[in-house]
Order: sequence, then C-alpha cells, then structure tokens
Amino acid sequence: LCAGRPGAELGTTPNIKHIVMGRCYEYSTLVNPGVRYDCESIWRHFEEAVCCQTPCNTTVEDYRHMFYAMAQAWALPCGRFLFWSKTKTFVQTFVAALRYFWTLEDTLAGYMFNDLLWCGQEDNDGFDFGSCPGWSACERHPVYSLWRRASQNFAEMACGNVTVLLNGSVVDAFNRESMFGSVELDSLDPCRVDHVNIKVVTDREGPFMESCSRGSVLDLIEILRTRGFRWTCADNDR
Ligand code: ZNA
Repeated sequence: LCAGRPGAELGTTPNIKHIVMGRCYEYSTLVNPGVRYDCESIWRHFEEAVCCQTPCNTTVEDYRHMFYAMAQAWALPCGRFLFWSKTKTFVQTFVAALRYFWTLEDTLAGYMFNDLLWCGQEDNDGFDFGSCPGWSACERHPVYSLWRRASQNFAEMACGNVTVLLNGSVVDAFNRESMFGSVELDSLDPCRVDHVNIKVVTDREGPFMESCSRGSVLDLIEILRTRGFRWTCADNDR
C-alpha cells in the first residue's frame, strides 16, 4: 500500500497480461473444453477498454466488445446458480469443493479476472502498475465496471432455483449498495427463477449479527416478495 497517499491502493496486478491470457487458455482448454474462445482478441478488447486513459474512466459500455467475445455459448445448469455477498472466502474454499454450484467465477469472465486489479494511465500508454484508486474513489472504476457487467450477465442467465449466500456475522449482510444488492438482484427474472433460496452463514464462534429473522435479510425478503419471487431462507446451514 502507498503510505501517505490517502485513497491510493495497490496498482495493476503485475504480469496481468500473462495471467489473464493464461487463464483464458486454461479455461477454454481444460475447464470448459469444446468452447473456442479467441483469447488474443479478448485481451485486445480488454486493453482498448482500460489502457491509455485516466484510471477512473472505464464504463460498463467500454467492455462491450470484450464481453461479446467472451459470450457463454452454452446454458449453465438451471438450479445451480450461486450468488454471494461478503462470503468470498467461504465460497472459494467450501462451496467450490462441492462442485455443485455455479458461481460467476465459473464463467470465463469471472475465471479470468478473479482477484486481479487494474487501472489505466494516460502516459506510457498502458496500465498503472504503481497505484490504482479504490472503488469508492471514482465512478468509472475499470474493475468495478467489469464486475458490474459480468454480474449482470450472470444474473440474467439465472434460472430454476437460485441460491444466495449471505454473511450473518456482519452488519448489513444484505446491502443494497453491494454488487449483489444493486446489480444481480435487479437482474434476476421472476419468470425464469423458481425459488430464491437464501442461506445465512455465520462464523462458528460468531458474532451472530443477522439471520433470516433479523436485520437486513428481512429487507431482501421484502424485495423478493414485492417482485413476485418465491423464496426460502435458512440459517447457518453449512
Ligand atoms: N469474483 C469477484 O471478485 C467478484 C464477484 C467481484 C465483484 C462481484 N462479483 C459477483 S457480485 C459475484 O457473482 C457475487 O455474487 C456478488 C458479490 O458481490 P458483492 O455483493 O458486492 O459482495 P462483496 O463481498 O461485497 O464483494 C465481492 C468482491 O468484490 C470482493 O470480494 C472484492 O473482491 C470485490 N470488492 C467489493 N467491494 C470492493 C471490492 N474490491 C475493491 N474495492 C471495493 N470497494
């Protein structure tokens, strides 16, 4: 972290081109063989959206060509969609091991960019490897814009029974400002989705802040009810 520079965070992940391209080849060769993707062209569109601009100047729309090149040609299994908020570590360790659920990170876009950071810079035509602003520092943050679009695409594909994993050990387990609360929830289609199954998981030792009958989870249930979704909610169901 850049001490003494308020708001500044780590810069673009080193070797980002090799990582992103490597993951693209890995996904299309080993994870999902049979689907052909043009990894070179995906990278070119990514570069066009991000590089050579001020670090806060990439909109969702700028990624349009990239997402077009990454289009998921096949349908994801209905009933196995998993959304999560503030439970990333839990999802990556326990849920990923189950191999039952489908998360955004199982799609090409999520797979390629998971855990990476990037932003552009105007001079030296390229990425800023020194520092990037935080998400809250700018409206057109290149990382935020990419996840926004990826999350929207993923949620629009959801069908059957979908699962939402929330963290009952934090205040605002459901937050209207989060990516789930602001993008994915609004992109779910009540005609395609049978049930929204909410799971509220807490750390074994607590704190026990929220549950199906307490706190912000009730707001989520109210929104689901209003929009005509059928839903269930379970606490601590590991
Ligand atoms: N794989 C990801 O990193 C990722 C996945 C990033 C953003 C969104 N997603 C989607 S949305 C995924 O499909 C989940 O269903 C949804 C989770 O997003 P959320 O509701 O906003 O939950 P969260 O735990 O607050 O954020 C998710 C991830 O986004 C975090 O683990 C971070 O990697 C990243 N993030 C969130 N806020 C910030 C941030 N990174 C930098 N600055 C932030 N302010």
